[in-house]
Amino acid sequence: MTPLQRWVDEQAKLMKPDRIRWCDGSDEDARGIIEAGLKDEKIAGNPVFYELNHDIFPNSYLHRSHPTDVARTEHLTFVCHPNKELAGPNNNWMAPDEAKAKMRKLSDGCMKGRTMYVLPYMMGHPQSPYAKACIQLTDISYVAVSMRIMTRMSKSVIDKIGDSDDFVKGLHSVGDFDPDKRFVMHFPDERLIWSVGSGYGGNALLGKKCISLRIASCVGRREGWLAEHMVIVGIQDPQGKTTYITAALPSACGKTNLAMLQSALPGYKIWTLGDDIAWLNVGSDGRLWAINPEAGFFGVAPGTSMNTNPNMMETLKAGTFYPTLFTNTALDTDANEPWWEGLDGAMPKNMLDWQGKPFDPASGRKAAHPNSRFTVAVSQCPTLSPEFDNPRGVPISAILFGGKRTHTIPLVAESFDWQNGVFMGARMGSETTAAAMLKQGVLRRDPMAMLPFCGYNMGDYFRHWLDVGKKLKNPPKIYSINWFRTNENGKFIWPGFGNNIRVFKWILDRINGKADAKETVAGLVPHLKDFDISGLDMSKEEAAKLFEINKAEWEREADDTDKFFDTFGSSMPQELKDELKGMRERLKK
Ligand code: OXD
Ligand code: MN
Repeated sequence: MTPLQRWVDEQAKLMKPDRIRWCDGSDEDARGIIEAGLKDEKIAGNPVFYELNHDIFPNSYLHRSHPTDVARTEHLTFVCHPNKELAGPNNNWMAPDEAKAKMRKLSDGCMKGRTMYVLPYMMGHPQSPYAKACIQLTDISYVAVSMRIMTRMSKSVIDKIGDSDDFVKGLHSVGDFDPDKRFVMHFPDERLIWSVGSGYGGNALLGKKCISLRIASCVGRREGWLAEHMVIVGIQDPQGKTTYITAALPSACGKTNLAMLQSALPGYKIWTLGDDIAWLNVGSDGRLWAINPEAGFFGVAPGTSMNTNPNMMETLKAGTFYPTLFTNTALDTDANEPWWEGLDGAMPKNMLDWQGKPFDPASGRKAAHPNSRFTVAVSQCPTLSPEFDNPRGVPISAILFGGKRTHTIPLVAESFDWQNGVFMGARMGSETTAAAMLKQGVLRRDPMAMLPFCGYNMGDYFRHWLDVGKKLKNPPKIYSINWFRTNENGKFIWPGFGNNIRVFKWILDRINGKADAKETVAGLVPHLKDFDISGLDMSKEEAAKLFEINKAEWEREADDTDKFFDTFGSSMPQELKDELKGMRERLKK
């Protein structure tokens, strides 16, 4: 028996499934799993999958989650380091022994009457030295099919693991969906995740947030690289040169739209490499290189349309060997198509809401859940970069940190240097969205968009960022971005979406030494003469508002940052406290 077989055996003894199904990532295998989800498995009385109109959305299925299970549950997510200080104030912590005892109790017999799926997959290109061989056990077809879309799942991973114990272990059961018995536990020292009680994306697709961010951030700290919540794109300019950048934005702030932006300026084109996660390493050339460990998109459906993201609409309809899943969208019952708020065209006449109940538009409720999602393979994306499958990744020339801020933060600002850029990322904040079970619209500090995903103390994480910078001979420039500033009438000033290329254009001009900039407390901002608003219905005065610095707001920003930094106590690097002092001094000028 190999260590892998022994481990699966031990878990089966605890969880007591009726059947064990070793998956191999093949089309045939996936078809069988979908079949089980259409016929045998149920959630709250509904089948796990419902077949949609394959003429419009080929090979696509609707999944309705348990009504209490619609977003990541950060309050039930724990990082179980040997001591609390390692987890830091940014994580919930439980001692590993206590956490395991709790999970063992919840897992005892949890798969009775169900199938245990054994999923072998790689995070990252198998030939990348950073790639991780992983095994996830799960008891729901939805997760098995989703993981096949989101990762590189294949039988060859089992051969690769062979007789070794070198694989990341994921235990997952939906249990009885009881929110009081729902936990997502991480054991970084053992590279183990144990998740019970939820079938929702970030809680259940363990390759994503749990492995590629929380566990990988701990591994990266030890090995000298970074696991980040970032988009990776190439920007091709009118001369045909492609420059690669990454961008960190909190959940549900338009990362997927940014990853496949359709340029509003002629001559520019975006090449997609990833919409959620980037692993960044220092190359032998002293540059920062990025790979996307995932192979699929798990994007927010509401707001996705031909207008906001035509490339995603094409991706969803491409229909290949991989199925496409829609989770908690509404259903247009006449066309048998998924529907969500913000989709093109008129609202269908006859619909079921995300829970499968007849929808009454007069009710004032939304038909699709605000955090309803699609799961689709990157290979279906028309803008997929030819470099996506390059195990080395792509060299990064700029890192962007953004958030949803209706006030204070300019459309774009460049940091003075790497250290100042790390400070920019560390003081990042965003108004909360529906991706997590939190009160919405409240400003929360979310450094590098990693607050829910950094697997260790964030003070140490900031130190790690500063250390990585010291190893870079040719560091990327760092920017803060904010598409969400509003005017005195509460309306967004910036049109966003395809017009965000204008911000990229200025960034490329800065990288290529073609544009000057103005020093402000927020960083280096564009001179209006260098910022292309041609063809936009926007006056120079309005454009100026995008870059306006309000002193009182920035004083509040400094005080709030100060308070936030204090929460990390002595682990907060002195260099970033000095940056804050520098910011206050600039404010006095
Ligand atoms: C996601 C998230 O699902 O950030 O990507 O919540
Ligand atoms: Mn995300």
